[in-house]
Amino acid sequence: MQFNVVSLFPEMVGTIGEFGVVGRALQRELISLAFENPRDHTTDRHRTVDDRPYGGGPGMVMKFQPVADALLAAKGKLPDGCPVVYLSPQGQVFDQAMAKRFAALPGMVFLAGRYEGIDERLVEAHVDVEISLGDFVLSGGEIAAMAVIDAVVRLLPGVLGDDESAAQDSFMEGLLDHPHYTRPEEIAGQRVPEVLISGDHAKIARWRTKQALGRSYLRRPDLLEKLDLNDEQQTLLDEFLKEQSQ
Ligand code: 4GN
Repeated sequence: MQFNVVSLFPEMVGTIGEFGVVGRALQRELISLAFENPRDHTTDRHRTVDDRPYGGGPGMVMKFQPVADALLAAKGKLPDGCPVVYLSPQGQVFDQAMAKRFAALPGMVFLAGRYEGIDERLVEAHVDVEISLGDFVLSGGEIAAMAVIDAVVRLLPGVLGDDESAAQDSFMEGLLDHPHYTRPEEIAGQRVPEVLISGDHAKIARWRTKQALGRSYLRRPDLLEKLDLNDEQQTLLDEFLKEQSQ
């Protein structure tokens, strides 16, 4: 899958390719990561990418022309039909289902804004989807783009090894993850739940599902409301709540 990021700070976004899962995917050429800097598409002596907002007020706005030209250059290097994604708090909230849909595409262009935002006519003319990571404000879209790229890359076939399979992750089944433990068995009197050292794999799987359901119920009831629990899951959740109240 090919990613192209339009950003005034391409080196910042490039760091995702230096580490961990995304770094390995890049080395193995399962993905490519390229950049287009609007500043390289300016025509004036000062290489100006921003200007004062119509209507007044504080801050600056990214100018249409250098960003549009950078976007067109980025799109031109990808197969036809790759969407342009703009990261902003005004967007649709990003989730795992969206990550799965993106992972089926041949490529994506991310537009990382700075200052107070980009000229809205650019959004209307060139942006296919505006997405948000949640209700908070960053000083630029780069970190949001990096987060989305990471979430998508780890879903691509062959990126994760068998032992780190994404299928078992939190959210892959619409639930929060279960707790995890490693050695030693006891830390300051806190023991690893006995079931996890029992060697009974069916029992362990049942315990993990129960924890995932219970934590989702307690911490993110909105997630559970979206699911239609089967009888087995409802029984596990009832057991969790009964154990919880003991
Ligand atoms: C995305 C971008 C927050 C998000 C952003 C988010 C940069 N902040 N919640 N900041 O996903 C002005 C220019 C705001 C683009 C935008």
